[in-house]
Amino acid sequence: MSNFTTITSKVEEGIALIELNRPKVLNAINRSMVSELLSAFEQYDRDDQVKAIVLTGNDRAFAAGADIDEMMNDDAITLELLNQFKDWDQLHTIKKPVIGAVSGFCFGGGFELALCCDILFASEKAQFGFPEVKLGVMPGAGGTVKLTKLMGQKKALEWLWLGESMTAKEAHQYGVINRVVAPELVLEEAMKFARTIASKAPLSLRLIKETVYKAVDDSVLDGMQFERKNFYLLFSSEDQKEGMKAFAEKRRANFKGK
Ligand code: DAK
Repeated sequence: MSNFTTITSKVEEGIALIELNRPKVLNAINRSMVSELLSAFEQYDRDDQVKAIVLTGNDRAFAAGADIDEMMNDDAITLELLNQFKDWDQLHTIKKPVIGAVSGFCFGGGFELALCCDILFASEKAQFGFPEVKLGVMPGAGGTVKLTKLMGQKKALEWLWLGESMTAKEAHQYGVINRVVAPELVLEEAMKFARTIASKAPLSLRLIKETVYKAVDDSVLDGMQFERKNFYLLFSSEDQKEGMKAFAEKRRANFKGK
């Protein structure tokens, strides 16, 4: 893959691993990092050999937020003209499963990046939070909206107003992350999960992801109608025939993603 400077990436046995790589500043997310991340995600999303993508940082930090040094002198018009949110928004268009493995600090934009992952594994020692209120700003890449949808408005206001960090256990209790694991196992468990779903039918994974995210905003009836369309769609795939035939023949299905 391209010569990235703020991330590293590789593919192993159908799983793409992207690691944030600005350790000296606790993986603070600058503009280059967002654009490199998007480029890596989009390439892997197009690559048929890749079945799932894992995103991680290092032991000390997943990411301690957007790069404060880079944005401290920005004004509203500069930000509008830079239109950085376009790249952040594009991160939500990735169709393959994205699994996050979080250790250490996961703050501000780092937390927002983690929340772009479909499934989140965190170390017992991970810390999550939106400290923007202490900097005179607020989350801008979906943090307020996603936290509210995940934990409810009262709890979200409490965390966002206080700007304090929550432990992985608290984040798990509030439904913000999927699993809390021992620090040395975070990446391994995330990779294991990625490998497990990589054996499932790719089109099913893709349409389930699309339907679940649509359900977050839909009424139950609208969501069910959307679900039904995707359900029908899968019956025109080769993988549906293969999956059901394999079941009848008592063998493992060989999915092609078609
Ligand atoms: N930005 C830049 N540098 C950072 C940083 C950050 N967010 N976080 C840490 N660093 C740097 C520190 O400055 C320090 O650099 P040196 O002094 O060594 O040169 C190095 O990383 C190590 O940090 P510390 O010495 O502070 O380490 P400690 O263990 O003592 O403390 C800490 C760790 C995470 C508690 C502390 O570093 C900290 O409070 N960091 C800032 C956390 C924070 O406030 N995060 C939220 C930032 S606001 C946007 C999209 C999203 C956003 C904005 C715009 N657009 C699309 C426009 C998001 C905004 C944010 O995330």
